[in-house]
Amino acid sequence: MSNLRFTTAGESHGPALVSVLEGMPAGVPLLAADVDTELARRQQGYGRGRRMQIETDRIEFLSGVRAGETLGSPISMLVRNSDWKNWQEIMDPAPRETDAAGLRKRHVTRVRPGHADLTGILKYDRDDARDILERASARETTCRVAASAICRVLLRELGVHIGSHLVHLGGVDATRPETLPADLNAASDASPLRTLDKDAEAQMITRIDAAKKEGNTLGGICEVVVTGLPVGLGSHVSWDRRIDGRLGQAMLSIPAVKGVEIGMGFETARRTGAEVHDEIEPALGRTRAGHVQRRSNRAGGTEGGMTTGEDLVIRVAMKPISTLMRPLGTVDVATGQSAQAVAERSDVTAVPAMGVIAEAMAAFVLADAVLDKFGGDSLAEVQRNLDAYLARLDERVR
Ligand code: EPS
Repeated sequence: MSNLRFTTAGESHGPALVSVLEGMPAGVPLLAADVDTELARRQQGYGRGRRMQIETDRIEFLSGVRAGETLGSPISMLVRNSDWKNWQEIMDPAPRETDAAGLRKRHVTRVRPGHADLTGILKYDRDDARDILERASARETTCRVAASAICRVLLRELGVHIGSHLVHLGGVDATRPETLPADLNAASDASPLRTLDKDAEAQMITRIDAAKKEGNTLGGICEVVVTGLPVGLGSHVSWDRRIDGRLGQAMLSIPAVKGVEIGMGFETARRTGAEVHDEIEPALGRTRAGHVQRRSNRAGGTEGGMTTGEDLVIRVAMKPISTLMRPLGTVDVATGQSAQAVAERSDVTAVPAMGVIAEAMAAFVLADAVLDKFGGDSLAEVQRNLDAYLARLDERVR
């Protein structure tokens, strides 16, 4: 809704990935390390394939940052693909003699069920699904995490913090502690699956090892928690300004994500109103929530398409990755005959990484909503606008 936007470019095995973030105010303190730390978090997780050992994602700022601060101009970032050296011939932008003889090396025609392969080649009228899968690859999410890392810094400066943890993997539920650790990511990042439940973690690892042996893949669910949000981000007045709608769109745009819940989510449909809605009581001193508190937070931090000032709680469900080492039946689009799908190198599961990507998408949507309400050309101006709003919330209870 504000003028904050980002775009990404790059193929999974091309020379590099590019991310451009536009609309970030000037004066936000920013180091390459702020971005690289988030990129490293996205690369973690038990169950990933060999590619993550090849890559060590790091950004180079190409514009928009000077002397450790944003300038207000578009911020562009480059992440080189280390694997490019092994794919140069296959991914070369220049025409090649091999083209005349037909398809290039490592072409893909035995399309994977559940992947963009088939729908993509039909829509874009291609013969080789590599033309589709290189961009459909979740490697693209590197760029999202890069752009959103900057949004995260802006939010941190304004007292808003984002974390996540894994709550389900491949049929195993993690027990969610009654109170989450104060530094959620410090706790979840210490686990190879980013879960807070050690017993569940051991069972999940066993499942992943078994799935790997079977040539199968696993999905799961992560929970994103945002603290420190002021009441009133988003709006009830128009469908496209509702914060929950915008978060839903952002989460469903993550590859392989099939479901999003806010707060009690789907379970609210099974309960009565008295069991669902959070009673409100006075709580002098809780400025960001308007000097009230909910006795529970089943709403997950939104009411009427706006943040309430309570913690924002979003659960995101990811299906199992569609590249199976023991492939499923498909059609070979080169022959029109039945075949087994291609088995490209991939991950058994990437749910822990998806949690980091979901944090990133939340950071972008919330930074956008913050700038929509408190927008300014410099961080100091945004801070002044937020402070004035908070002062008014204080004034209302006097
Ligand atoms: C992916 C397949 C694997 C993953 C990749 C996503 O890569 P490759 O085909 O090179 O083995 O590791 O994820 C990333 C590279 C990443 O950075 O997350 C796919 O097909 O989507």
